[in-house]
Amino acid sequence: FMLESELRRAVEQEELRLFLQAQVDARGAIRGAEVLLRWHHPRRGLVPPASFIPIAEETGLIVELGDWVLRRGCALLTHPEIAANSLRISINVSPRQFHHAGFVGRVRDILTETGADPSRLTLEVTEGLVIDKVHQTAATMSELSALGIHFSIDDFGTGYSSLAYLKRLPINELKIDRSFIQDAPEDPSDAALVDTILAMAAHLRLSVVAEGVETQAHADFLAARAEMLYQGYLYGRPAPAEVFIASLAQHR
Ligand code: G
Ligand code: G
Ligand code: MN
Ligand code: NA
Repeated sequence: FMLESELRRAVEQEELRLFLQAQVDARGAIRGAEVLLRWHHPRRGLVPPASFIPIAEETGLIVELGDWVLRRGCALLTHPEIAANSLRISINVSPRQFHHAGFVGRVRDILTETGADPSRLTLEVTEGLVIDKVHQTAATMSELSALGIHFSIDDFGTGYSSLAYLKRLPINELKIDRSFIQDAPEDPSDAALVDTILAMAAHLRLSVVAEGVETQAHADFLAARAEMLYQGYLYGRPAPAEVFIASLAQHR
């Protein structure tokens, strides 16, 4: 239903909003946040990314939109409340945005413009992105990795079966997809999958974020197994960036 022109207007007229969702450690301390985009449409209200990111990818508008998210996300890294707590910021990057010519240069420019510390920035990519165009992916990732940027594999376990890329690319983190976490405390198959991912992460020295942690049972199940970060409704829903930051101040 959404026309490309409407989305273009959204980018130009600043109808897009950054939401943040906490990533916490086993003690409940906030260590970082994931940037989740929302479209505050003048008539339709809050539009979730699933309704417009695919259109942005198809039309190529994702390059401009993605740059906007990166610029705003990097600016958050310099916010006193975020910087004082040394929080990390994770930003989702789409395949077409990542593979677009000049991505590395634009990330560099954005880091310079915002003064953000690249070593507190994580880019979340999907398995699909890394499997596609492996050589180009390796070159782009190595350049960004050399700046200190971390890479995380989002929705890990739901994509392709080849794991060869894990040893070839500078990956720092796996995000266990919430579909595995959901039933893990009761379902032995899901528990086995989570254990397998954790074992692999440990062997490859990758850090882990568990997604979709909704209940204390989820958290207890995970805490008994390995060190990781937790993200999900149990710790907080995605909130407008300014609301998230205000709650940090109250936390202290
Ligand atoms: O926030 P929500 O759970 O509705 O997000 C749905 C999906 O949209 C997630 O898979 C997330 O990765 C994706 N998404 C959210 N924000 C962005 C963004 O800024 N860029 C891209 N490419 N994807 C995003
Ligand atoms: O980028 P990614 O696909 O990981 O985006 C995370 C998505 O998961 C966002 O749409 C966010 O709103 C959603 N989400 C975050 N926490 C939870 C949770 O605890 N349960 C569920 N079902 N979804 C969550
Ligand atoms: Mn994500
Ligand atoms: Na995910």
